Amino acid sequence: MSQQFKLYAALLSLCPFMVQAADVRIGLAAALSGPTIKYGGPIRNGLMLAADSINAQGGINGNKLVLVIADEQGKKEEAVNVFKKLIYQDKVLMLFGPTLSNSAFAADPVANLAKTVVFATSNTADGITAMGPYTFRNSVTEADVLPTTVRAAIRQFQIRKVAIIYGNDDAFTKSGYDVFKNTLADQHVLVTNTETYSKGETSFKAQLNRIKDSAPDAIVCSCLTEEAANIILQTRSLSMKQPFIGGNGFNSSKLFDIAKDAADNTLMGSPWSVENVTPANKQFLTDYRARFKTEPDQFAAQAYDAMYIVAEALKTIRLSGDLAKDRVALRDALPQVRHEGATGKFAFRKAPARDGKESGYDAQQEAIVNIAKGGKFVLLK
Ligand code: 1QQ
Repeated sequence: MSQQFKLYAALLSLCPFMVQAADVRIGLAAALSGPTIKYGGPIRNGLMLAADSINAQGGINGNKLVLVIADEQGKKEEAVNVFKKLIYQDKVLMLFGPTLSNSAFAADPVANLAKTVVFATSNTADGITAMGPYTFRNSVTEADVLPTTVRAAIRQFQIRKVAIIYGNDDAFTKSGYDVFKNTLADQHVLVTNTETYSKGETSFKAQLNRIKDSAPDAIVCSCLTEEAANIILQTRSLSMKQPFIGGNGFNSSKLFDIAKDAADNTLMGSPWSVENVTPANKQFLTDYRARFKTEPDQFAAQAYDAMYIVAEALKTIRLSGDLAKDRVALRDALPQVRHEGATGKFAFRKAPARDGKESGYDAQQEAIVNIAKGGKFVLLK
């Protein structure tokens, strides 16, 4: 043993409570391969960008944030595997993800069982936070966004009757359909026809011909982006000119990669718009473009804000090094966070208990409505 080491060991034994800088390990389970990467990629970018700028400003009370990233491929079985790996093997303090609500319904119980915070930045289906008190999200639910979107659509296009198309084998598209149905009834919009499709379908002509015959003023689409884009394109090839009304699935540039300006006049609600002029959003846009040489979307913005929300909670607690205790301490600190980020003002809202089981926390945020013009979304004025 060297003299120097002996001295160091002696010093350590003298100061057993000496606090040492340690990494704060945060997991991310995202779809980073397969078609769902169009959502998972921006989510990863947003989290990395925020973590790096937080670290550049001193980290969490001197400790560095380290993201442990795992690919769940947009599949629920993989999400379960990846959650177990992050929680039990990588021993992360908490985790973000998964990308789709469909996967969250399978994976979130794993995190709740392990008393580990699972923070969704993109899950908008009803019932996500009912899975347990460790489930949090800053993604604004379809139930909170769609009434605003439909109201704006009625005003913008004088809509009296709509047709609906939705995916019947995905938790998010099904949940979005339920919310649309109730919202349309509440707002006295007639439904002329309801059509469904299942994952992997690429031709929607049969459904769209029936929709055409029912002559709606607009088409409501509870769909993920690729199907939405193909449905829009095929509608136009049937000489149908109706505007579209979409949910969270539309919040991707992939929509325009495929549908281009055939998607013009589509309405979509979100807390984020590229036109938000808040200082936090300007900073986000500048940094994101500089680093990734591409335009961010809502998913990147929400992930970016989510990392700041967690950082603010972490700054209020003293991490003990006892993982189980620290995981609970983070859960207890998160609900108090108020943040003003790229998506505007944010707070958590306790989700109502279901079936006598304690719930987690939803996002309390205002939705704003965007309209597609010339192959991109702009604020609906
Ligand atoms: C969900 C969604 C998708 C559009 C996320 C990418 O909102 O699955 O809840």
